[in-house]
Amino acid sequence: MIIKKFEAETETQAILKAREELGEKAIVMNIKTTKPKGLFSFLRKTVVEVTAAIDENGQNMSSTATIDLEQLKVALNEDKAPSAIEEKLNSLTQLISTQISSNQEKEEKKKEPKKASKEKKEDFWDKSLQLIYEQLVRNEVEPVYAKQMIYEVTKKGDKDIQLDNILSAVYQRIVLNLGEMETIQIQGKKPKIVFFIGPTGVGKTTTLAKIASKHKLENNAKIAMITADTYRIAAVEQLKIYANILSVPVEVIYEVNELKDTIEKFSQYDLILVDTAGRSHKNLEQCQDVKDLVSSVSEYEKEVYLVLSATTKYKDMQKIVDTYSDISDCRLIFTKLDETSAYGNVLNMKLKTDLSLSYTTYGQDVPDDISIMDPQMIAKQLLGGNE
Ligand SMILES: Nc1nc2c(ncn2[C@@H]2O[C@H](COP(=O)(O)OP(=O)(O)OP(=O)(O)O)[C@@H](O)[C@H]2O)c(=O)[nH]1
Ligand SMILES: [Mg+2]
Repeated sequence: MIIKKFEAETETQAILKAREELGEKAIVMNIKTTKPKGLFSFLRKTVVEVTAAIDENGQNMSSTATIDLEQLKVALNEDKAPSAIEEKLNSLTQLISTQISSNQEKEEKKKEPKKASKEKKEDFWDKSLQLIYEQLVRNEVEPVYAKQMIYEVTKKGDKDIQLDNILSAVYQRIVLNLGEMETIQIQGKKPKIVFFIGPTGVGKTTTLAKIASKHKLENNAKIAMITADTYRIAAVEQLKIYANILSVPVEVIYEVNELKDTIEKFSQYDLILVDTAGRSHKNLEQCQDVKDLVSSVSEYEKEVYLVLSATTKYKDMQKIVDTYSDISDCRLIFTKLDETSAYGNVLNMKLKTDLSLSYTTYGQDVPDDISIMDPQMIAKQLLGGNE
């Protein structure tokens, strides 16, 4: 992994510099703005420092990973102020340092100085890694992935490395592993058909409404909705209410073969958002109906979002993604981040499936409680806090 810092007067300029030097696949790890302080500060310019990285082997990075300036700016602007999570990350550094040094002080008193210093380094190294590992596992990163990441960042075996550097190397590894987000873009051939599929009650309909609202209000996109959920009582009503609020048309389909004609009606639209009935992954027949619906659309550009609740157990989540694994190019949305304090499953699922991540939702409010997933926020939470 190559990691470099780039300085410029603005964020965009710094990202462009990174892109020029490291290429299209570079990923932004952090953005820091330093405002001049002290006397005559008004004469000095603000400096923006962008840390960008690229994996030399291209491993664990989505093949389409690029720096999308607009997308990055949206994701990063939300995280400018030092957050509670950042403070926790600092406190983790302090916690590790204090725990290690207090143990060492006791033991060193018993040893010769030279031997003690060598052991001090090794002890520090092992204990730091152990604590970072435990922190990741506490936040529900699967032990195998936590070990793998720690192994990757430490395989050079440089035991002179400082704690800050070990933490930041793991942080960078998490951000790289989460990859570049892939979200709905209103470009190219019209209409684009977007399916929302997944287990019952995870927030498919609510997420569809949030996305519809954002695209309508922010991009003035022409949107239509279709629901194939005639299974649950009031499901159609639920979507109709959102459609009415947004003044967008909605159609109900009862059979797979009705989808094509319904799409035809909306051929002049930018986005056609298709809501599907929630299905238990254990009911293979019902899941097959959803897959048939998705595969019945072939002559239009389509995107499929598998909606997962961050509160679902990892074991069940694995089975859910396995059930839908024959849908190619599916993307993952994680909902209900507000209902959990451990985001490990986001990383676990990315590492297990290598599917692109896209949005996260964190509340019931339409349209506010949704954003493009922020890998830096996830990485900080995994290392910094579990509240
Ligand atoms: N806390 C929280 N609740 C959410 C979130 N997203 C959706 N919900 C709530 O979850 C419940 C189910 O949401 P729906 O959008 O109906 O879920 P669905 O996947 O369409 O459900 P089915 O169509 O029945 O499978 C509702 O009460 C939503 O308000 C979220 O990000 N956080
Ligand atoms: Mg629904």
